[in-house]
Amino acid sequence: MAIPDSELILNKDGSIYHLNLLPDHISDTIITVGDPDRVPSVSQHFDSIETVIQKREFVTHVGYYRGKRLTVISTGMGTDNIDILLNELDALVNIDFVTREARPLEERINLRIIRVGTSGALQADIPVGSHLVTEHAVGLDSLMQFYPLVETGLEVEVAREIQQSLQLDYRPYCVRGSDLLREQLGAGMIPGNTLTCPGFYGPQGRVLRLDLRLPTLIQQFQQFRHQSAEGEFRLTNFEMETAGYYALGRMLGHEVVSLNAIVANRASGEFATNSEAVINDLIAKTLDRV
Ligand code: R1P
Ligand code: URA
Repeated sequence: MAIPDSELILNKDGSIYHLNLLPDHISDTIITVGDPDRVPSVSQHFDSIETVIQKREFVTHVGYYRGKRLTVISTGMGTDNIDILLNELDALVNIDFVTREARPLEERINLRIIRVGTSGALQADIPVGSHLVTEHAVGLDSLMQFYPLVETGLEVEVAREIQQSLQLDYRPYCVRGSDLLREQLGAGMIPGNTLTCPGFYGPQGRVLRLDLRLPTLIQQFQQFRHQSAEGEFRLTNFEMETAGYYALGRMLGHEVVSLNAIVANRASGEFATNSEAVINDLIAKTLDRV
């Protein structure tokens, strides 16, 4: 059945509503960054750039890196933007824009999506300046209140226990990312479980002028442990997008991995004096491995 104009919104030139891209504009492997200014930090390494497109915070460069076609897109901050990013990227490859129908299962394209972002460590043993690859992501945001995400037994248990320890009125969600991409891209990085927060201050336990509803929030995050046959689960770092990527990636059938440049440590109170170098090193490492 054709998807109505109000649901699959195309611009006058046929491009998708927010990303402003046509199906030919993207490659199978997509690197994403939060900050629009970080897009040229990736594409400066390309042999050549064939496309530069911007709408709002979504800046896209498509080019070739060592002969491989790559796309880099900025997303802005938060899982609400990741909802737009993943749905529109999927539409670009898996919906026919002429008939407005989803492609049959046997024609579906699986994208490889690699988030390269900054993050704050929760635990003292994860130093500022390190690189961390996310195994499980826990979403404290509300995005999965609206989708039928299927979680494994372990994921549900972890999410329920986090709900209890934070005294939340809703259950967070928990999703393990692509094992394949984690192995390919995360070699030598610290494996971790990332907490995706719906904000940078209160939801990450930062106090400037506003007190927190739960004053021990940071300690609850730091001390959380879940024991299972797979070993001990602890939360390692904070950011604002990964759980949205992992959940939508699972539901849409795309391989997704989140690579984190650790720029702050909440146990020691440090912020990296060389945060640009930490993220640029992660960009170079990622490009080397794609
Ligand atoms: C907050 O400063 C931003 O930094 C992190 C968080 O997820 C949030 O988007 O990621 P990026 O560096 O990719 O934007
Ligand atoms: N990004 C976040 O969301 N939190 C941090 O502490 C650092 C980067």
